[in-house]
Order: sequence, then structure tokens, then C-alpha cells
Amino acid sequence: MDTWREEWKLLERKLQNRGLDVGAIRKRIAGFRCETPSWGYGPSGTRFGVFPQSGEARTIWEKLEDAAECHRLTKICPTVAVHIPWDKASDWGKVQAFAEERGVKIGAVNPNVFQDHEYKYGSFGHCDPNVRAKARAHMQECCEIMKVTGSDLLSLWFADGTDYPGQADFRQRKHWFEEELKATYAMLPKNGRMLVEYKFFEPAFYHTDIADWGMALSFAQKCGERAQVLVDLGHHAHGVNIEHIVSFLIDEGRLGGFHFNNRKYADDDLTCGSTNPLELFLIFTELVAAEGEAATLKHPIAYMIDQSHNTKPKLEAMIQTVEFIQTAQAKALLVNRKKLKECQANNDVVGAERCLTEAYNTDVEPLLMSVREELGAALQPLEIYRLSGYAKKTAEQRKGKVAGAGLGVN
Ligand code: AFD
Ligand code: MN
Ligand code: MN
Repeated sequence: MDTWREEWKLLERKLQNRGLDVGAIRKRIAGFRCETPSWGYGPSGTRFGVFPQSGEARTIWEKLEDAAECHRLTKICPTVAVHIPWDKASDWGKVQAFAEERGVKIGAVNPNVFQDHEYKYGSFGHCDPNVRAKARAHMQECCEIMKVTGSDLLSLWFADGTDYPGQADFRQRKHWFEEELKATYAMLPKNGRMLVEYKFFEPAFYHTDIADWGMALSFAQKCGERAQVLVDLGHHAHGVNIEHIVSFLIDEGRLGGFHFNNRKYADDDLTCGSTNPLELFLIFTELVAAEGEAATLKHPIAYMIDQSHNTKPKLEAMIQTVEFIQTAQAKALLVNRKKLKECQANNDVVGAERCLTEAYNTDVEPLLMSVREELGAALQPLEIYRLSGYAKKTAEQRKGKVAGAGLGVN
């Protein structure tokens, strides 16, 4: 018998002895889905330079090919977030058909109101009503794309802010944002939700109009039920307790979803779980607890990756990320919640902590492999990918093809 099956049998018994419902846990792991971003497969870099990788995806078509390969191996990444106009396409019905032929679908639509030269002083926060109107028109364009692709998420991030004290009127900008976000909300397809993402700085250096979860929550509440907050793990100052923010937003019914990544310093877009796996695990303990209490969540939480892989091969880094996220979710499901509640009720601090550390320190690889086998996924997706020669084959195929100007424009 493969050694992993023996390891799985041992682990299964260990989990049963801990009083865990192993069948239910496996079901939850099998049901977890994570969206990959088109921009994670394409050219990326920093403000100091972009270092192209041979074979990296340049067009929406190539990005969808790579995303389909990630899903083929993992079986938990069936949707792909798109970014407009990085992924501008003349016929989104054709794009969706191309995606579906390969086993994936277009997911969240991400507008881009930060790179056109008109947006130098902001978009929804700009003092010129014509610039605000241009940004609103782009939101309309993205909502139309959602109707064609059947996407139900409009994922909003704004680079808006200022670089110096006195440069703009904070409250005036807040009012413009409220007005424009409400107008955008009114454009949503009827099944659509609007996710408002926050970020404490960058590219603006003095203030960012949607700088933290409280501002995003306030804007969402002013728009309506189908507006929620998007938590990007790279968008917090050092030491911020993200798992606490997540639990608060869950309780407010306003946790829309995540952009998974990791940071060492700021918005580094590093592989999720690479620099701080414990933080990812603690976030997932809040998520799996809420998802386990049927009445708590009014809508599914959108689990999406948002990373730029500059020094790692793109698709390899994406598959590695999916494995890290899957591992954190599985470990979080091993927390004995009944025992944890008892410890909490008795102020048994060490006992409560041990409920978490016992789960966090469990090697869940055999458990994941048993679920992957059931899903028809590769037992070790990253390993299989690295041995598959996919990167070399696609680099050959893509060599010489006319790239879409690097922005996925085709
Ligand atoms: C940048 C922004 C933000 C946004 C992403 C995709 O910081 O995270 O979601 O680009 O537009 O990382
Ligand atoms: Mn993000
Ligand atoms: Mn970011």
C-alpha cells in the first residue's frame, strides 16, 4: 500500500481519538473553492522593474490556459478573476466559452481606475466631475461584462489618496466616494455583489481614501446589503490582528471575501502562507467556525488569490499558493470547537491555546491527499506540476506568438 495511505489511516484514527468528525471535515475540505487571478499568471514586477519570464501568459487566452491547468491539478480553482482593461477582450462571451471548454469560468470582475493618466489625482475621489464620470462609466462597462460572463462579484480597489497634507479635503472626497459607490451599486447585475477593498497606503503616501476595514464597512453599509468588505492580507500595517477584523466583519454580515497573499513588510503580494502561516491558520479558524454555524453566513465568502509572482515561476507559485491555503483550511477544521468553548468558558487559557496549537501542528498532508484522490485531483499538485514539463511545453508554444502588448489586450 502507498505509504501515504498508511499515514492517512493513522491520522484518521488520531483525529477520531480527538473526538473529531472526520467525515464532516473531509466534506468541508472537498467543498472549499479558491479563485485565481488572471494577473497572477501574467507579467509583473515592482516600480523598479519588470523581469519577464519565458512562457508567461500574455493574453487572456493564455492566462485562462494556465488557470485551467491549475484547476486541473488541484480541482478547487474553477473560477478566474479578471482585471479590466488588463484583460480587455472584444467578445466576453467568446472568452467565457474558451474558459468553460477548459473547465474553468470567469469569476470576479476587477475594474481598473488607477492607471489611466486622468486618474493621477484619483478616480471617485477626483475633484473634477468629468474624471469621476469617467470612472463611473468604467464601472458600467465592468457591470456589463458581468452580465455577459454571469459573474456575481464586482471587486473594487481604489488607489485614490493624496501624497501631502492639505492636498485635498478628506470629507469632500468621502462624500464623492459615497455618491459614486452608490451609483456603482445601482448598476450591479441583480445577482451581483460589490466588494469594497481597503488598503492602508500605496500608491498614495499621505492618505488613502479607503484605508481600513472601518471605512470600507461604512461605505458598504451606505450602499446596501449586497455591498461587503474585501480583506486583502497584504493591506494591513504591522501587527494588525487580521483574524479579529475577519470575525468582526463576519458578525456584521459584511465579510465579502479575501485577496489571499502574504506580506513581510507591506503589500508584497507574496505567496499566501509563506511568511506567516500561523496568521493564515488563525484567520481560517474564524472562517471555518462561522461556516460551521449554518445561520451565521448570509452569503458565501469569496476566497480569491491576489499575488504577483516576480521571483517565482508564475503557475508554479499559484499552485503552491493553493496548496498553502488548502493546508491552512484543513488545519483550522481540526480545532476541537467543543473543547475550545469549554476552555474559554473556564478561562483555561493554556487549554484553549492547546486546542489551536494541536490542530496547527498536525501534518494534514495525508488528509489532503485522501480528499484530493476523491476529487480526482493530483495527490500532490505542485510536485506533479513541476515534473509535468507544462512550463517548458507552453514556453515553446508561446514563443514567437504576438504577445498582447503584455497587458492581455488581444
Ligand atoms: C494591487 C492592489 C489591490 C488590488 C490588486 C488588483 O493593492 O490589492 O486588489 O492590485 O487590482 O495589489
Ligand atoms: Mn487585492
Ligand atoms: Mn494589493
